[in-house]
Amino acid sequence: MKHTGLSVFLQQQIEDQSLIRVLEALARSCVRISTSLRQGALADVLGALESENVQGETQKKLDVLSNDVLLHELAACGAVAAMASEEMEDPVLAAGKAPYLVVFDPLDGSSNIDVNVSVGTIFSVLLAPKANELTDPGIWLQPGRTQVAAGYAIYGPSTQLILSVGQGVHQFSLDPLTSQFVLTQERMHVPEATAEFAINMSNQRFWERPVQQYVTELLQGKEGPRAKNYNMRWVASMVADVHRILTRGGVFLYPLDERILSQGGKLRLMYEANPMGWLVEQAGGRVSTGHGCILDLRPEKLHQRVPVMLGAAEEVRYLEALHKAQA
Ligand code: AHM
Ligand code: MG
Repeated sequence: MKHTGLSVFLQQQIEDQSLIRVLEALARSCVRISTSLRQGALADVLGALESENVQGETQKKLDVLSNDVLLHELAACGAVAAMASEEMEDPVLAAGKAPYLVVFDPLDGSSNIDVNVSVGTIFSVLLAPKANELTDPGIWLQPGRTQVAAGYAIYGPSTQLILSVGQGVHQFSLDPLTSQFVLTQERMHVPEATAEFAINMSNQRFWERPVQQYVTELLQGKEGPRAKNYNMRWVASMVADVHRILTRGGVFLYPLDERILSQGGKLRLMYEANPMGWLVEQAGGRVSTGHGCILDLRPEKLHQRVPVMLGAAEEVRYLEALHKAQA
């Protein structure tokens, strides 16, 4: 399977040509977004020059640009009935009778762009209803378990696409010379146990009690109840933190805290927690709110937020036990 291009891989794995068109449109979008990001600050410089030549055209911010790229490519592929995004309050209709819906976060972790740290694009592919139901907001509220495909692109030292169509999680790397994604790892795996956790520690005093207890125990290391020393990482870019977990294991938490109680959490269910959780579960890990598997939640609204705990199954189950004990 070495050096298999994405298109060949998709043809080998998927019978439905419409789904292949959706995934190829997503991959094309990620290549275009990657190119814009690589220009980085240079794009601003060039943009400023360009705006003197091209009347009235101003440089678009990268998160708006990424959203526009995805909308354009997905609408053009003809297999997407409607699209929803973190960047848009309401969904946008595309090809009326097409079989799929796509939900995405066009540029996750975008506060990291200015400091040149990894960001990414997260996407989730769902089945579309009949054409005459497309304007019903209820069509989007499908549990994560029903995703047809999900994945993300990470724009780091190299650009990679991580993808699942329900049969394992596979990694593709972008060859900058050919602008093609090439298979570089099949069946990524999240080990059951870990000694590495990721959380924004500055929020510690606001967390709910089970999470406070959990992290206190981890920090006690070998002398504490978990009897091992833990390492900590926090990129503050969900794509980069989840990518590390799919690569070398670990556990990631963005729990509820008392300042965000009313909004239900920080991360979004439909285009952050569900796709990332589905990938982690496919790779042998677990994803939870602390009270149960995120993928079984019945979404209440498109931009719903949830507490997220994902990664090594042993740690996530331990967190669930702490939540149960303190309920
Ligand atoms: P965004 O969608 O506005 O970029 O926010 C989501 C990001 C995640 O990528 C990341 O895990 C988290 O917010 C970081 O939060 P914090 O700044 O509290 O560390
Ligand atoms: Mg986001």
